[in-house]
Amino acid sequence: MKSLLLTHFDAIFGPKIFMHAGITSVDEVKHIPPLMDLYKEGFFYHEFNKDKSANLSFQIPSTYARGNYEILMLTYLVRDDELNPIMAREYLTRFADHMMRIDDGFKAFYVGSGKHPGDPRKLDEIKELFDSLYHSLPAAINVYAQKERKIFVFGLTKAGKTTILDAMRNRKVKQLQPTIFMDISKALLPDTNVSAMIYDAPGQLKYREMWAPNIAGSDGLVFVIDVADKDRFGEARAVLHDIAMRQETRVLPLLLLFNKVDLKKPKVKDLVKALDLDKLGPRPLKYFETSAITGEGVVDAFAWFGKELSKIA
Ligand SMILES: Nc1nc2c(ncn2[C@@H]2O[C@H](COP(=O)(O)OP(=O)(O)OP(=O)(O)O)[C@@H](O)[C@H]2O)c(=O)[nH]1
Ligand SMILES: [Mg+2]
Repeated sequence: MKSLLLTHFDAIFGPKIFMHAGITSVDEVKHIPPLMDLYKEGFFYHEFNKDKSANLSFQIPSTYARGNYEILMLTYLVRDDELNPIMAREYLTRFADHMMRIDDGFKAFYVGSGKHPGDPRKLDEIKELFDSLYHSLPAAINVYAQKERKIFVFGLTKAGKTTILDAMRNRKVKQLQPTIFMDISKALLPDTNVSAMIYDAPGQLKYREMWAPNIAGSDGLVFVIDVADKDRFGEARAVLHDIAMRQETRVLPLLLLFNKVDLKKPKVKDLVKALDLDKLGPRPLKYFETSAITGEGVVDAFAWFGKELSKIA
């Protein structure tokens, strides 16, 4: 199955499929509209059972809607097939750009609503755009050679590991509880063809015995540190060197995330020294200043990491 869906956020009913191609009934894809509540605006990739979807959440101006915009989500969904997310993103973005340029396009969403006067011509215009997108999707969009990698994410408790992984996926950030088990999930690293099995380690001391058995077979390491928490730099350094300099880890690519820069602008030189980064090589190693809350630096960091991981045979 290959389908294209346009979901509209309805003020009363919530996210609802507004237009579709390639399916016979919206029941087949009822797990898609709720993604709108789970992810932030922008592009995201989601896998569920045999479904792979590339999604773009975006807004168009509207004088009818609260906040003066309509929230939409365009989804390309395949079942039992491959999906090239990088290519899908290009096509979805092109559609959104066109849609934003339709004057009063929002009136399409109110045809027959009884709430506001809709405009059937706008509906036709969007339908035409939608159908032409569906028919112009090239066969290559279903060809994709993913590289499977395993990455181990560690650091002290409350550094922001779990939050930053959500930010990387473009998920809405919720207030999280500390991780208490090894949290294993799959995600696509942004702008790469690396599909990563991510091991998000619990940072609390009492759970660290869970780490070692889960490091085996890792292709790369991610270390997260809270830059505002100077008192724990020493402990962070010890943990970093213990994990990253083992026999089986010492040459693995290492991504360092100097996190929570929204709270405190770090003195990077001091951090590099406090963590003894020059004693962690030679290996692919890079640090990024990030904020899991604002998203600053997150995509760049994981895109670099993904490129390093895709170089490994
Ligand atoms: N201001 C700010 N807060 C952050 C940032 N990243 C995470 N937080 C907050 O820090 C707290 C801890 O974040 P988590 O992601 O749970 O930390 P963790 O490293 O997974 O912690 P453990 O699971 O115990 O190892 C949460 O309240 C987050 O909202 C950030 O970049 N900026
Ligand atoms: Mg956590």
